[in-house]
Amino acid sequence: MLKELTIHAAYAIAKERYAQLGIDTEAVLEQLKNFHLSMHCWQADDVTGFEPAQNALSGGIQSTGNYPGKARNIDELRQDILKAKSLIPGTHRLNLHEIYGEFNGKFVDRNECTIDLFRGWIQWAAEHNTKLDFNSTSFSHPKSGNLTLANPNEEIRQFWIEHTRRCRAIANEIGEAQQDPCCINIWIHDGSKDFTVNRLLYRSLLKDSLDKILETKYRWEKPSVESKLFGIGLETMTVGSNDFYTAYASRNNLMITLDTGHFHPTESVADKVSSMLLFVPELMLHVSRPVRWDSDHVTLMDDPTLELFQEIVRADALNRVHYGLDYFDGSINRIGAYVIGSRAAQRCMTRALLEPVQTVRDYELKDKGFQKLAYIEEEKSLPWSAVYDEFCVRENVPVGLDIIPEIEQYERDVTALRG
Ligand code: RNT
Ligand code: ZN
Repeated sequence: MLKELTIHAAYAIAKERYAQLGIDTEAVLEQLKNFHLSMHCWQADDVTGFEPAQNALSGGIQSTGNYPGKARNIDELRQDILKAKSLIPGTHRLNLHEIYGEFNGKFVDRNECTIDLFRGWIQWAAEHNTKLDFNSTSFSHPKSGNLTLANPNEEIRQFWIEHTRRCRAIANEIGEAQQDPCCINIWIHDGSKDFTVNRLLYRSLLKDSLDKILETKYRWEKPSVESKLFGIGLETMTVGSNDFYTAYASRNNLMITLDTGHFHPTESVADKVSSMLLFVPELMLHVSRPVRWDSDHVTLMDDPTLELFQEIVRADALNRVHYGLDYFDGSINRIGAYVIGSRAAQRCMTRALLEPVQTVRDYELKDKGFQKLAYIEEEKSLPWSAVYDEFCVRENVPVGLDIIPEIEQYERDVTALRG
């Protein structure tokens, strides 16, 4: 266990190093306190949710692995989330899917959902100083099939329109109760496994469905739309592609969700930030880690994630972005997955905030390429981790590897005892 004194001493040196570059580490520590992740509730139970029917996960997504101890009910899930939150510095939001309502064994179909399913969540969130975000759920349902909001079958399409409209109303009530807008993400899996000659039909149907869903204007909810490249079993065409939603969101002044697993492997998601922010009001992130495909591995501090956060800071857009996480790994300790991924996102943000961007910008504008590269290279080995460790100490959470014994203890006492 690192002594607090050692951490403070390392921080003092880091503070001086950064001060020489014109960076105020105290100001960065303040910014980190105001950097709220929206933690996805679905890592705790492999995207199962609490509908009494417990349909198998569908919609082209998959959680693989069978690590023991997944949350089996709402109490276990809440307990796990609180444990994870206790190991992540700062205050963070929780992102719910509609299937995580309090069903209490009662069948409430997707087109019948109301705020009643979420009153308990609102109360729980208030008790734990947590703001909520929300998602409509089009997958894992007998009517999910390959097409929901883009389904030519009018009855099925209306069913999902009704579901999504209701989800917006629920989000609005959550937002009002917490006196802070609740983001609602609209992601549907609609697509085609094989060659299709009806792309225009499906996309016009989706456009029409969204127009209907978004007709109502609410004060306390913020809708966002999430594109995708492909799903499992839906490899050839995705109705809600990146082009579709970029155009739709920009025409309708709507928030857009960038899931880092939803693009071609060599495409830079970071590069999209500055373009999109010129045309849409806000962005929602689904920070994930694709391995060869949209595999939803646990977020790490890798180059694409770091570049994404750097681009947000460079665009001065910290307050125009919502920082959702989206991964579901069933092969490792799930609390550990939350903690690693959340802390990785924070570490990326720490580094992004500590970048001596003003100096580098000046060099670039004066065409001093070598000096620019010298700074960019130097940044990589500056003591940003001492600043993050200091943040952990000040926020009273374990530093570095000290998360391991804490999570192992919780596994012994709690998750390992689940049947
Ligand atoms: C799926 C999307 C979507 C889901 C969640 C569960 O590819 O990323 O965001 O992961 O809604
Ligand atoms: Zn996502």
